[in-house]
Amino acid sequence: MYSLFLDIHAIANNNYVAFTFFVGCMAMLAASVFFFFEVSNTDKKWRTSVLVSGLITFIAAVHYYYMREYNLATNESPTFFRYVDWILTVPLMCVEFYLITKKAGAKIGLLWRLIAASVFMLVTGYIGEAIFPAEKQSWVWGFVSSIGYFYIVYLIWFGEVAKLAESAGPAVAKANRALAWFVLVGWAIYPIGYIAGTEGGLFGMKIFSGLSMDIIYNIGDAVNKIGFGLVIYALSQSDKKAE
Ligand SMILES: *C/C=C(C)/C=C/C=C(C)/C=C/C1=C(C)CCCC1(C)C
Repeated sequence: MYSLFLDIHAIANNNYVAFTFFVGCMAMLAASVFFFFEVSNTDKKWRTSVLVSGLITFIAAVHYYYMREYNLATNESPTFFRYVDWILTVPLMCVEFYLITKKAGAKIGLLWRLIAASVFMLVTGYIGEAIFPAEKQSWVWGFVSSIGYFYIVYLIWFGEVAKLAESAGPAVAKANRALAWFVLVGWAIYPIGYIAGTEGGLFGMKIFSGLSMDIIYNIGDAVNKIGFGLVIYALSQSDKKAE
């Protein structure tokens, strides 16, 4: 009851940031229900992948619930909850790449490299955002973080993941190309939020500084977590028809 009152209060006060946490939470919940129910409607070989899609959106829904409350109570960015969410969900997205290429011979070492790169990207990003957000420091950490990001982009576009996906048949190749676009374009939304939200901006330039970091991150999460899951779902359904 108390939190419902907070939502109404926030919306009445044109608090768009809190509103996007609310909508984000509902969208993630709806997507989770959809993915979980569709598991039973999926061929055995794709069940784990669709289940992981549901776990990604469900973990996000729970974090959005807490981020919403934190933001309503303090009017600040829930940086800690945000990064706890990402450190769980981004490695699960790496698991999706491993699962779709496993039948073509993906080794567990590839999964660990993807996970290590994503954890490196997120830990250094957190340091820049929460520990050293001052001018001249945040861009250094953002730059270091981007190394992890570009390594993931490389593996998925040109490296082992791309090669395995091509040899796994047309359905997997097509899905990997769609997911690769999410990683290249959808994930690039996050550095924009980071630049908007950190004091130093980009190399001291205050670009994007009128924008809200949380709204940008929330848009990124909705696009990437739900979109990513839908690509996996489409793969599971198209492969079923082919058999
Ligand atoms: C569901 C959450 C996802 C897909 C989160 C992805 C986050 C990133 C790709 C973050 C990347 C960052 C950089 C590349 C540099 C600046 C710091 C970060 C952590 C915002």
